[in-house]
Amino acid sequence: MSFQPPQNIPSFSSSQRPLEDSYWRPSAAKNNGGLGGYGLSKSQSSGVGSGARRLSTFFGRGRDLPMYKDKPYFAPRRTAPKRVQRQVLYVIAGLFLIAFVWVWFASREDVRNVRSSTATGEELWNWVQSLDSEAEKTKKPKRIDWEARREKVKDVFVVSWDGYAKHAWGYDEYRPISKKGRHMIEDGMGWIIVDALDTMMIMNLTSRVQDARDWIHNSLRYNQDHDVSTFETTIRMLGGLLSAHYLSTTYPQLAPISDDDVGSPGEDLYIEKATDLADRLLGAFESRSGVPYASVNLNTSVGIPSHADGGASSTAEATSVQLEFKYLAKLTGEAEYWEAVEKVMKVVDDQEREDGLLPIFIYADTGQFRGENIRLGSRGDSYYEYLIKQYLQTSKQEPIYKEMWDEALMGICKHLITYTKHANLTVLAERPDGLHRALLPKMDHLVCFLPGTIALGATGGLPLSVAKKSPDWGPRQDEEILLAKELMKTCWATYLATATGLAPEITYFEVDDPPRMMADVYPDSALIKGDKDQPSKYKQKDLDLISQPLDAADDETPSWKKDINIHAQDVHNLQRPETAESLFYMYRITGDEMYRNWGWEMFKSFVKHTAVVETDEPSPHEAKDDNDDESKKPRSRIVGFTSLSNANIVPPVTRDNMESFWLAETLKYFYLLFSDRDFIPLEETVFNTEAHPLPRFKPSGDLKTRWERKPRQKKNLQTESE
Ligand code: DMJ
Repeated sequence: MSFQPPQNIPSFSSSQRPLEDSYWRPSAAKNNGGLGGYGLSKSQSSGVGSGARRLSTFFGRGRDLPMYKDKPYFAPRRTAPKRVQRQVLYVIAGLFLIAFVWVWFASREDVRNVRSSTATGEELWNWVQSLDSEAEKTKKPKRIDWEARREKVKDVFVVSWDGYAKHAWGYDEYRPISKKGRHMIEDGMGWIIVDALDTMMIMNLTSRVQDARDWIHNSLRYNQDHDVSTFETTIRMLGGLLSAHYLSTTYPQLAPISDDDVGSPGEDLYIEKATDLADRLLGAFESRSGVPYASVNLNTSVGIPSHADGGASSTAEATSVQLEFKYLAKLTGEAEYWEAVEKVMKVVDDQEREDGLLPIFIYADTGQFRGENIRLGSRGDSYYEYLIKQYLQTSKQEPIYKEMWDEALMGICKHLITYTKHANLTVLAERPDGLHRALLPKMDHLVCFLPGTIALGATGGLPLSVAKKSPDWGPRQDEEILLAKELMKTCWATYLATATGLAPEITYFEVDDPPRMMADVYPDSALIKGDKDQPSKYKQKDLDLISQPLDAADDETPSWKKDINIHAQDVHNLQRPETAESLFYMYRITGDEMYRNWGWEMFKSFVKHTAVVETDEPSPHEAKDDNDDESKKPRSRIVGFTSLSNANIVPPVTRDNMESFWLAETLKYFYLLFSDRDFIPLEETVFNTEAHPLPRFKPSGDLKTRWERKPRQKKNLQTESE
C-alpha cells in the first residue's frame, strides 16, 4: 500500500516544539556552566585527560543524575502483583499479550509492505528489464506519477536494507555480493543501522524502524576501546541519532514509537545514545587550539592526530560537526557542546584567509593550516556547506555565518569558477598550490553538493517565487540561482558522460589556456564585485545555454562531451549522494520539473547498473509438463545494490560494497526529490552533511555565537587577471 503524507501533522511553524523545549529545559540549579547535569564541575571536564575522567565519573557507580539534564529516570509504572494472584495474572497477561500482538501486527501498514517486499527484488528486476524495451523507451506518459516513482525508491531501499538485515545484521559494513558483514570496531557501532534509521522513518517503514530501534537499545554500546573518525562518527552516528529524535518527536505519524516502558526502548533512546556518544567525542576537541583531532578513542575520549597528512586534520572534517553539537546543546541545555564546536569556527576565521577560501588541512595542535591546496572537493567541501547551514540552523539570527558564506562564495566565483572550451559548461575548479598558482579543472563528485547549497543560501529554503518577493532579494541572489543552475547542469553532464549514466568519482574538464575565469568574463557580476544592487552582464548570461538539453545533440560526440575527461583511476562510482542532493534542493527551490526528470534518469541508472542480481535455475522436476514454459524459465531477482569499480563500461565492474550513505543519503534525496515539495519542509530544517534533517531554532542564553570576526581590510574586490 502506498504511503500518503499524513494529513494531521501539527503546526510546526516553530520547528522546535515548545513542548520539547520545556521538556528538556535545564533547571536553574543544574544549569551551572552547562555541566551540572552530569554532576561535574568545570575543572573536572577540562584538559586532555578530562574526557576519560568525565566518562568514568559519568558512567561510574557514583552516578546520581540521569544521562542528561532534567530527564528523570522512569520509575516502574506497575506495582508487583501479589504472590497468590501471580499465576492467574500471568495467564491473563499472556492472553492479552498474544491478542495485542496479533491486532498490532495485523494492523500495521508496514507489515503489508514487508510481506509484499519478499517479492520486491523480483518485481524490481522485472521492472529493470522492462526499462530496456522499445515500448518503454518511446512511452511518453501524459502525467508523470511521482508518487509511484517515489515508491520505486522505497522498493530499492527495502531490497538494500533487507539484504543487509538478512546477511549482516548489526555489522558496520556490508558486501552485498558476497553477503558478508564486517565490523569497523570490535562490537560494531551501528554504522549502517543508525545512518539509515531516519530514511526509514521518512519512508514510513515502521517495522524496520522498530528493528533498528531494538538493536540500538539492546546492542549498541560506545564504551569500546577503539579509535574512530571524529567527523564521520559525528555526521553519521550523532547526526543519525539526533535526526531520529527530531523526526520521531516532530512527525510521530511517520515513526511511531513505543512507550517508555521499563526495559523497552522508549522515546528517550536516541537522545540518550546521542548524549553518550557526544560526551565521548568531545575529547577530540581538547587540543591546544580547540580544532578537533582527526580521531578519538571512544572509551577514553582522548583525541588522536591523523596517522597521515603530517598529523593534520581535514579542514572540512574539523568544521563540519557544528550542526550536530549545536542541536544537542539546544536539546540538553549543555553549553559545553556548543562552545567546543563554535571555537573551531573562530580559530579558522581568525586566520583571515584570502577571500574566505581555506586550505584543506589544519593542525589540531596549532590551529594553523597545512599547505595551500584549496578545493571544494574532498577535505574542503562541507566547511562551506556548514557556513550557510549554521546561519539557517539558528533561524538567521547569527549574521556572522552569512557573512562568511557570502565571502567564501565570492572567493569561489573569483578564483575557482571557469568555463569549458567547447560547450561553455561552468566548472568549479581547484587551486592545488594556492589561489595565485595554476588552476586544476577537476571536479570531485563531492563538489556537486554546491549547486543545491548555493540555491539554499539564496532563498533560505523558500521556493524561489516566494523568496523573490522578499525585500532582501536583489541581483546577487538572481546570480546565485543562475550559478547554481549552471553547476547543476555540469554535475548532470558528469552522469551523462559515462556508459552507465553514473558519474565517475572525479571528472576533468577541457578549458582554454589560460582558462576563462568567471572573474574575467563577468567582472561586473554581483557575485564577484560583492555589489549586491548592480545588475550585471552575468545575470543576462545566455540562459538558453543552461536550459539546452545535454543529451539532445545529434552529432556523435556532442560538444559538451569533448569537454569531459575521465581518467582510468577515477571511473569508480560509490553511489554517492551529492548530485541527487543538489537536484532535491534545485527542485524544491525552483519548482522546475527538469530537476526531477534528471533525478529519475539517474535513479534508473543506479537501479539498472548497481543492482546485485541472483538467478535461480529451475530444477527439472519444477516443470509440470513440457508445455509449462513459465516454470522452465530461470527466475531472477535483485538482492542488493553495490558500489562500482568501473562505471564507464557496460556491464559495469562491481565492487562488493554498499556504503551507508547509499541508504542514509542517496536514496533519501531521491525519495524527497519525488515527494511533494512540502514533505519535510525545507524552510524548517537543515540537513546535515550526511542528509540527517535537524530542526531550525532560535539561539538563546549561552547557546549563541559569541565571537566577532577580526575587522577585514577593505580589499579591492575587483580581481586581477591571473
Ligand atoms: C558523506 O558521508 C557526506 O556527505 C560527507 O560530507 C561527504 N561524503 C559522503 C558521501 O559522499
